[in-house]
Amino acid sequence: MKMRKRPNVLLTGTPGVGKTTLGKELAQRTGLTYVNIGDLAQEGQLYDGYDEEYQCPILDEDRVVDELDEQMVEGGAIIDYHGCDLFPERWFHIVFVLRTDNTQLYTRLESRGYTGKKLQDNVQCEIFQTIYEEAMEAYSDEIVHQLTSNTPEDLERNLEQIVQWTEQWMKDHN
Ligand code: DAT
Repeated sequence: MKMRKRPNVLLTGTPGVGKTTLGKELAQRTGLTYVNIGDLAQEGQLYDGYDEEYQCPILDEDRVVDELDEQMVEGGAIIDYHGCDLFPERWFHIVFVLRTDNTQLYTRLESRGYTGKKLQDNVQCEIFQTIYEEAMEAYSDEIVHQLTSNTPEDLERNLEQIVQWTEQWMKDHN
């Protein structure tokens, strides 16, 4: 039996912009599978060393890619990660870079317990649109989209748009 073809969606952006919130709800509404790269790495201990400055383990990117490749070739995954140039370009049919105003983001990260340099660096990452530029370098311009993610209304609008895009993609490819 031939499976229906389904797209792979990348949700990326600075920590705190709302990737997890959007990704999980999107999975509910579309039936696609939500994959959080941080959780995947944690579960499989897909690490290669430790970053003393940021006090966190360093992702073993090759092992992450190996771990996911079969599932990605099959399709139907929503990938959530605060970076995007570690993944093969061929994996994704669409890339969304979530964006949040820096005052909002500051508050969100502070309530997540971020302080000091970690808090400042992450807010600065958003101000300098680091992840957006990374996405524009790593993927074709036509598949990279920015989404405003400041309010619950933004969240709902983004969900509706991506659900609609997914349904259209499935019609076009099946
Ligand atoms: P990320 O996965 O990008 O780190 P998250 O989904 O954990 O971000 O969200 C961080 C916090 O912000 C969390 O408390 C939920 C809230 N949030 C997410 N999207 C939002 C939106 N569009 N409007 C208001 N709050 C939002």
